[in-house]
Amino acid sequence: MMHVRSSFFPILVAMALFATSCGDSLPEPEPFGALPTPEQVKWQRMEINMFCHFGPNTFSGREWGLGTEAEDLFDPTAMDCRQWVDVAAQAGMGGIIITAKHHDGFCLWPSKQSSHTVAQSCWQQGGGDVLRSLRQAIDAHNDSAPQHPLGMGVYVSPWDRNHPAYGTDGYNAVFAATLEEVHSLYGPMFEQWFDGANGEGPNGKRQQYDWPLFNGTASRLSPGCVIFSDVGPGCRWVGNEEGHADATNWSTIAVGADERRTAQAGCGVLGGDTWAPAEVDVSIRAGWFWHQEEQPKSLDELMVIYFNSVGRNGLLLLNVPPDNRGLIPAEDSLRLVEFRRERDRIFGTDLAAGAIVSASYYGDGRSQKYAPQNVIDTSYHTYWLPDSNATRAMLTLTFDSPRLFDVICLQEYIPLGQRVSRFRLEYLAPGSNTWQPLAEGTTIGYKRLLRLPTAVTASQVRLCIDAALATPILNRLSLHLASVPNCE
Ligand code: FUL
Repeated sequence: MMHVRSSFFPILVAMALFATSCGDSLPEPEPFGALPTPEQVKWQRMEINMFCHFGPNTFSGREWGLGTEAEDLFDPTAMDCRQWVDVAAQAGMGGIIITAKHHDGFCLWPSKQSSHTVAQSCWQQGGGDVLRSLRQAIDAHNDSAPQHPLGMGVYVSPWDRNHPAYGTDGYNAVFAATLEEVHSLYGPMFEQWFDGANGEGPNGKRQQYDWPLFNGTASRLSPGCVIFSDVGPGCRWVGNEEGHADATNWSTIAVGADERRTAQAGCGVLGGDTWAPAEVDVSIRAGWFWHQEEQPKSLDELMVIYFNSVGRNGLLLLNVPPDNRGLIPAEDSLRLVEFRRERDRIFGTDLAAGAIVSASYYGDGRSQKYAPQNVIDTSYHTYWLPDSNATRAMLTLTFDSPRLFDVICLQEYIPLGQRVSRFRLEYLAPGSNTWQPLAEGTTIGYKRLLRLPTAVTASQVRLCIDAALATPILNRLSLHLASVPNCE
């Protein structure tokens, strides 16, 4: 045990207090550009959510119902939303978004705004309510597992092939009242999903949607709720339904720009004025609704989707459709468990742990607050801040023993904005002093995963940020091994 001579002790205490107070008084970095709300940061950190397409199409085999289906068609024999919730929780998802009303207009709750709802069906003698059952199942889960709560979100299609008012001046108010019911009876919702499809209603006319009214209604009743549409305002469509974002993916878009629907979808806009990150919606099966003959995607396909969505600064909204019993089929739930296990296998071990991390940093010598070591801790809110306003920076990891890896994870601290626009990764093989390229990229954002074609063994790894819109701020760099070693 080390003994400190008593006369030195007050001096050491004073020095420690001085260092701490200097550290505390270091100014926080200035945020840059368009910023996420706290709810958008929370949403992005959910990473994977479950989409549930459920309704008359589950029973008819269609993808787009006509709106003329008899209400009795909707008749799940064993619906149990607790099972959906268990599947989502075990799969490591952050929330569930249910199609409360798809384009056919059928409402999964007894809406007063429509005569085409569960109340007019024979299901549970007209007394059933899917939204109520889901809300209760989510609340019960959240009471028993408060450390891993699930959010509830809702898809309500503005396009309505059944409602007699669709295509008339009165419909926008009907739709706003519909949203009002959903949010006030079953909210708060973490996300409101507005489908971009806008076809003809029963009178053969299209509707001019009143987006400010719709968005305002959802936000008023579920404050902070992230609103999805082709162009936000809370998050944007990624532009495809195959499960990938672009490798360059800004979380900002330019509202008001021409052609914004298509041009900005996959990649966003560098320096855009609105924070509207990409949501990657894709189905675990070929269709959005359950169809007897379809099978879930393979584990490999799901992993590619994961790397190309969450790993490209997107949120993955994975559709898992309940079947005509009202249950998620066993094949799908088993596949989701495999998917979770595989992610845990890869990302459960950080091979950068224990590294010595060196770089210039703000407060060097006075405080550890912004030290580079912060990129290898698991706290979300600690980060490395380089020691100047430069938009180039370099950080080096040195290991006590060589590390074998083939996946690199980078994260920017997005509460302060998205900054990095070009970076490279390099490594030193044990015994070598020639840096070799590992990977390179453009944007990082909330999360960027890079998968190497083959695993490498390194004694050092360095990240070179070659261009950024403002001083780069990173909160994570981790290394992982995805490939299974060949045991010959
Ligand atoms: C599309 C819809 O037309 C599909 O039916 C599905 O709901 C998908 C998520 O969005 O625009």
